[in-house]
Amino acid sequence: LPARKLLTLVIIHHEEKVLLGMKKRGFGKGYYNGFGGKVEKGETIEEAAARELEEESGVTATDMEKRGILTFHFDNDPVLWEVHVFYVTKFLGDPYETEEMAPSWFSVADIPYDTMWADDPLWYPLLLTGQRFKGDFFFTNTTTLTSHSIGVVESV
Ligand code: 6U4
Ligand code: NA
Ligand code: NA
Repeated sequence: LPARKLLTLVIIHHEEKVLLGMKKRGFGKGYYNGFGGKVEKGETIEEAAARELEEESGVTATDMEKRGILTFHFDNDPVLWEVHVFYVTKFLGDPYETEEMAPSWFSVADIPYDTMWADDPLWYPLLLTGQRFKGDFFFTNTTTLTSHSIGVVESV
């Protein structure tokens, strides 16, 4: 089996708005993204998702629900990226800017897909309408999406 890197991604959906962060450094710099990062040794995927959300936005989720698994295949990296997507509607604290992310709220109709990963418009609509999903996305040159498959599933 190919090696996989486990990552988390948390999307907060509150009062008809979605919280996204402009990534200021590292992978995906210059894109709006949910909050997340690598799962570390000794923590569960859920623990990593909660920790990364707090580190990158300052808020604590109180109703995190796993809703999707996205697998990314890069032509320039033999390691698959398995991103576990979590949906949050309740949280404590106010988002603030961190070294990694500058947060903003967007109406669902104004999600800035032009400044996001190319796969995002393919699955955010599923996430925001209560569905569970699994997808595979194939990228060349890190950012060009060349093919994909995505399906709604019963459980993730
Ligand atoms: P450092 O900078 O070492 O703290 P870390 O925060 O652990 O890194 P990072 O930010 O590089 O990890 O993780 C990448 C983030 O980008 C994860 O939240 C998953 C997310 N991500 C990766 N590919 C994505 C994609 N195609 N669409 C998307 N989010 C993606 O919406
Ligand atoms: Na991160
Ligand atoms: Na991080």
